[in-house]
Amino acid sequence: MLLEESATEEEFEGYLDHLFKVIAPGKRFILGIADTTPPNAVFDRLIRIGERVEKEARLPLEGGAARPLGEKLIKKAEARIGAPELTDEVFKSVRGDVLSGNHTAIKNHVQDLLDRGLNAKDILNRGMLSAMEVIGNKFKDGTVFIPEVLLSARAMNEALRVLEPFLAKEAKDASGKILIGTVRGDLHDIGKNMVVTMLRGVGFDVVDLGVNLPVDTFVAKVKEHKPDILGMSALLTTTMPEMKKVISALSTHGLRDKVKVIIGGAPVNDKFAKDIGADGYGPDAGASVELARSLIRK
Ligand code: B1M
Repeated sequence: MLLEESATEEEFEGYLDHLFKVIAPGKRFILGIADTTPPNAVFDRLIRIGERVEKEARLPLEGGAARPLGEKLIKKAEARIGAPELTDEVFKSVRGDVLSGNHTAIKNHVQDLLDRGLNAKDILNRGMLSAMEVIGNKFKDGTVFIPEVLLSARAMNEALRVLEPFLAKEAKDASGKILIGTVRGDLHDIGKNMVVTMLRGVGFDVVDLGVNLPVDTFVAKVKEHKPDILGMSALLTTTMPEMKKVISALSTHGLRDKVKVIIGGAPVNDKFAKDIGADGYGPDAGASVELARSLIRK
């Protein structure tokens, strides 16, 4: 970076900007002095590095220079520095926020990770969902209770909003209307919200009907919106049968052949979907996008 032919002035500044962003909010900052500075180095750059370190490297680092970088420069700087390594340590803050249900801190922590170049899907899967899994297991063995799970769920949903624009950066090429909701008796909405996010991300027009929806509401909403696809989510073995009731009611009202039905949620599977006469089952949010695309193409 110290030689003019290895980096232009703009690239040099961009490199420093990105460097400070990537390492913030580091707990330690080690300034190394190399003794192999080439004789034809631009010494002014050495001075400027010193100035930037003076200015930025006050602990804790605050996210570095906010000088907006162009896309091209960020790519170059990233290629030199690389995104932070995906160790469990990287996700510690976000995981801790889900475990403790800290819905305010998690938004900043997620944003920090995004700023440091981490991928939204990794933040979700390796940070947030893995922590939710821990909560689920603790809930099962009776070491945490409903209030704690609720707090964790709220933190998840808040963080999901920050991640939403980054989760589905694919081409917005999908078209079609999808209604989606959680069935009656069931308040679980984190998975459903993720599916909504991903579907919207690729361009579907999605109407989120919410949770705890009676059969009649599903029918009325299908009549009102005339969607291409109706999606239902259930997280409880006790609420799964509601899905079959909705499909039967759609037939009774002459709507079944006008709308495709997809289902999802931890306790349901492909066989259950076939058994109740649904058109498809989405094991996760990503797969649901592909499922919806393929059903709309039919
Ligand atoms: Co509840 N809960 N919960 N809970 N809760 C589970 C589901 C449970 C497995 C916990 C356990 O015992 N280990 C258990 C169900 C057992 C069973 O039925 N066999 C359970 C229970 C028993 C209960 C209560 C009955 C507890 C009680 O009151 N005694 C109660 C019921 C309340 C009700 O709904 N009426 C209850 C309450 C709650 C909270 C309200 C506290 C909270 C929900 C808050 C909220 O969602 N806003 C909650 C939570 C958070 C959980 C756990 C811990 C996490 C669920 C979750 O969000 N997972 C859960 C344990 C666990 O799963 N480890 C548990 C993450 C989410 C991303 O995954 O939803 O599977 P998931 O979604 C995935 C896929 O399934 C798929 O894509 C998503 C993304 O990949 N998907 C679809 C989901 N919907 C889809 C729709 C599609 C396609 C794909 O197309 C339309």
